[in-house]
Amino acid sequence: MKKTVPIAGLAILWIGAAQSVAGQNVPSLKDVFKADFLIGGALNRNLVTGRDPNAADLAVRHFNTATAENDLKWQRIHPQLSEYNWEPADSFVAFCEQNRMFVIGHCLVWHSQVPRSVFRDDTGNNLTRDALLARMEEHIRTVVGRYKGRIQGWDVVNEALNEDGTLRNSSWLQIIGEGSEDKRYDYIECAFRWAHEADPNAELYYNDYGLETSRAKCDGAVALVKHLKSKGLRIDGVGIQLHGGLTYPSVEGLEYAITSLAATGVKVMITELDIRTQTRGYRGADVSQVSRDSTSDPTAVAAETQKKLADKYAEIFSLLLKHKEDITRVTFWGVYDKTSWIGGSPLLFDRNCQPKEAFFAVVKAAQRQ
Ligand code: 9MR
Repeated sequence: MKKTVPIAGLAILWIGAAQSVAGQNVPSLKDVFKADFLIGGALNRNLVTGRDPNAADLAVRHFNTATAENDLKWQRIHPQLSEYNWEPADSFVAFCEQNRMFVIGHCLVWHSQVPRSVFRDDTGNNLTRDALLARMEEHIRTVVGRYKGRIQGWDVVNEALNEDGTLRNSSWLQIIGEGSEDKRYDYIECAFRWAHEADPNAELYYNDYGLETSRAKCDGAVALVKHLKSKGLRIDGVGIQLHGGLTYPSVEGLEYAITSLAATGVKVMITELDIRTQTRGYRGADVSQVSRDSTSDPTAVAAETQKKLADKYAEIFSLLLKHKEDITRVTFWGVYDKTSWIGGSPLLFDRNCQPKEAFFAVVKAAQRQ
């Protein structure tokens, strides 16, 4: 039996929830950028299962698209050859649907967060090319197939490039590419082909970090898109992750990435936006080189840091708005600072879910256009 809740009661509940966080009368980001691009965030398991209601309130109020931060990664959803763990991803998709968000699946093929056993046979030896392709096909058809019509965009291949634009020497490349120049794109081609077959209506993306800081890497992504298109494969967009810092990326670097990717005819998306407040240490997006403890930053809340953070966000959003014809989505990698993978103060909402100076700077950038 369906329980009915009076509409007025719901409205009061909703306003109450919105007022418990988010600085109340502040504008909703998805409304502010309504005419420009979708606005979203990476959602973690606590948020989608009701264990972090404040984060959920923020997400519902500000986002019209969401990405699963971890629960669709191979290791989480397919931990053993014959075992799938659907529950957390189901919760993510249900949460997005309830809140009418454009749902992003992250990610199908990645060198990281994939069990080593995927690449080995029973005796511990590397699989053959055909055997690994068969495993990849089964994974993609099963995961994409389960959410057919419900996950609207997929990061099909994640982080396949080196800084110099060549292909990363991952187990995917080593085994399926067989060291042959002619076969180097094969695993990527197959991933896009099978994802499309499993859900012909889903958008398909290539996603990577550092495209805005390394022209060579960005050129590698452009070459990859052109190659897939030359094979007649569907690729809708490229995700510039944009894990930035207080002093990077430069406007020139980001603009080069946006314009050169858009010139290939794909949509450009900012898929994992955050601004690291730490000024020292590792800068990349490789999580194996980052620990939350070593990146916690005692000066993150200092007014000077927050001002720099606001300025960098304003600069980035002004540029994104300039290129809004090519940019379809901007997704933050987390919801508020406590949920960030990186420590410090990298997002628009602080550890108490309150909007920071950077939030208002982003809103102002939209009003200025
Ligand atoms: O934010 C994610 C963190 O919680 C995970 O431990 C980590 C490893 O799975 O991945 C983080 O997200 C990464 C994303 O999936 C791909 N680009 C880089 C992101 C930050 O490391």
